[in-house]
Amino acid sequence: GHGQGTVVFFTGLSGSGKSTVARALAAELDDDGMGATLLDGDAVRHHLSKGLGFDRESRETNVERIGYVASLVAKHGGIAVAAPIAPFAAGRAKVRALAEEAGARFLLVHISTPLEVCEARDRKGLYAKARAGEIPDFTGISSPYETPTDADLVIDTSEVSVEDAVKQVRAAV
Ligand code: GGZ
Repeated sequence: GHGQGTVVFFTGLSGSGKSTVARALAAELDDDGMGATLLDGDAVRHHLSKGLGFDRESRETNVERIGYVASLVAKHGGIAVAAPIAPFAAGRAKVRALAEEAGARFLLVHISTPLEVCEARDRKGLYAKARAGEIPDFTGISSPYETPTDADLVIDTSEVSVEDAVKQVRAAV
């Protein structure tokens, strides 16, 4: 395609629901023939960022790689959907710059589900492990999450359903 592409970039804590919303959004866009490319967090860590850890530098590298690939997709008119934690403002700004250099639109979606809710959900048991000191540098516990001040959308999944969250993002895409 040669229209303007879009990078839809989700950010938020582990367990905030960002992957769920991102996956549902990508599936809907696909169904509507818009062909979204999902940069799934697990797949990225397994392929593109294999071997990287969770120290600040590794996270910045991970996020920049995601931004680079997303920008390539968007450069040719595609829609890229990515959902890493991306806890640092500098990394998110870098992705925004990459998208803009590619002539793409950049949409930052902060999934703002509070830490208390993410930790209470603890779907993978990671927060318990982090509290017990078994996972170092865990976002929200022993590693910072810098709350975005430049989000296009802020959605708290403890108050908004996945369906409504997808609707809100779609209205902005
Ligand atoms: C945060 C961690 C950590 C640490 C492993 N801190 O809930 P999940 O499991 O499936 O999502 C988390 C995922 C975060 O990887 P990202 O690539 O999105 O992070 S970043 O953008 O900061 O590079 C969690 C798991 O990896 N995980 N250790 N220490 N999350």
